[in-house]
Amino acid sequence: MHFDVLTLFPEMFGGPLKASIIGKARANGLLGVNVWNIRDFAYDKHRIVDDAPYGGGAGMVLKVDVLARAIEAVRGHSQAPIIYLSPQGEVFDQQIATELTNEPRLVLLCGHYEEIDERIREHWVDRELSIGDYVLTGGELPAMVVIDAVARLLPGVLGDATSSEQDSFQDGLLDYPHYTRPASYRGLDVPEVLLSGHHELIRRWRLKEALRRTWLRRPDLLNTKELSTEELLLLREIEEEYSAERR
Ligand code: 9WO
Repeated sequence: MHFDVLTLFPEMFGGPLKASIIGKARANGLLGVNVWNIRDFAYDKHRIVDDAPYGGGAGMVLKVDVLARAIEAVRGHSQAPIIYLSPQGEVFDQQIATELTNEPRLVLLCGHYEEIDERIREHWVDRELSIGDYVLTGGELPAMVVIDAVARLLPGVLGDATSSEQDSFQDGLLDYPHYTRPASYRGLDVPEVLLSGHHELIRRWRLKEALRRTWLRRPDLLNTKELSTEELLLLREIEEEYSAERR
């Protein structure tokens, strides 16, 4: 899969996309990321990319002609979808990340401090994504978040041991608790069942604890998820534990 990123601050993309798993995926040719400077698509000798807003007011606006030229140059004949990162977008989640893995190419458009001319939104942007309800200085960090979340789902990017199919988020639940040695530290003990070697009991315990966390921290996730009979039973056990506590 290939990402083209359009930004006024290409240097922001240096570290995060070179390190660790994403860096390895790029080195192995599983993932391509090209970062383009919007300023290189300016027309004039001063390389102007923005202008004052019609109607007045604070801030500057990225110019429609410069952005259109940049988008068309970068996209070429590929018809790759253009994604604009902004707080006004649809909220990015694991389902959208999975959906995006079906695209061989994506163009990520980043504004920085300034908004883009609305005509770019209307005629070039295919999808507007927000990574959450807060305002940043630009779309660069959100673009890296999208690349990271999508790239780790691509075949071969994660090793077998850390396969994304094992993510509990993949099935709409928060993760279960994890432990490693020692089994007892200053009187803090690892749950007995995890030391038992009983795979079926361990699977069931993990599912229950994932459900518990989700129920306690993110009950909203349980409203949209299809629950199996086993999951419904475990949830009833959990609810019973807490109502027993209150009695
Ligand atoms: C700057 C500004 C200056 C004067 C008057 C109004 C103004 N609004 C903005 C502004 O919101 N700038 C944004 C910065 C323009 C688009 C790129 N920027 C951005 C993207 N901030 N936060 C995001 C973002 C993207 C995705 N998910 C969360 C946040």
